[in-house]
Amino acid sequence: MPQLILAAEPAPLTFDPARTALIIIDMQRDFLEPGGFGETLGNDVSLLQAAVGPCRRALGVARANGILVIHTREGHRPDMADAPPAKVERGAPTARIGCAGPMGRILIRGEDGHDIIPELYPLAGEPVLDKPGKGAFYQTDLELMLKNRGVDTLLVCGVTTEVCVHTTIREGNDRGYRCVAMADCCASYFPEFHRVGLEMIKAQGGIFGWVSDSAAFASALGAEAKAT
Ligand code: TIU
Repeated sequence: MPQLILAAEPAPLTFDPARTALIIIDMQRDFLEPGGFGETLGNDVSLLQAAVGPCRRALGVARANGILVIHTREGHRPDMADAPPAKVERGAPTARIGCAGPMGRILIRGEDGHDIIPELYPLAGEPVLDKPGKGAFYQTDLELMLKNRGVDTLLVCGVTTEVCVHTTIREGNDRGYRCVAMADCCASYFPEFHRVGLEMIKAQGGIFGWVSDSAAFASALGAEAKAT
């Protein structure tokens, strides 16, 4: 496959679809639906809905073009042996990680709330990576998967922009990957953090990545940016 050009800021980016992965970060019920982790922290979870349609479009383009799709989920083992006390004890949520909620135990693997929202549900064969931290590289086999596939470019979608998306892009950038935040496919509980978070990535000539969007991705592949 020839090198294609993705419109992005601060500059267009050449990419080879065979060496590119679309990574969808933590589009879980725990973050997007009432009664989950996000709401226990005092957030208005409806703010994250803005990313769902664009993620569906990007997912449709990636699937139609054979681009590797990787889904991630933040959460912990039912015995919580992998949950740092500093994370569990932090702040004053209405229910802490591991406590029972309307979608099961908060941020615990295997519970309804931990699962990916139905609109973006993984297809059979798409890797789903469970991560205990904010970054998708920390204590996971993501880097091994990417190396096995010869991936050099990561198109990063999901929630939230300034937390798990940022951490993953920073981790990926330091490991030598060309990381692109897909602006409309990301969202935050704090619209200002979303905006500034994207600015931070692309400032200084793209200090730790690029910023693009689902329409540019579709256009680069010659696909219609229509909802799937
Ligand atoms: N709370 C918040 O903004 N985010 C997280 O806790 N995790 C992710 O970003 N996935």
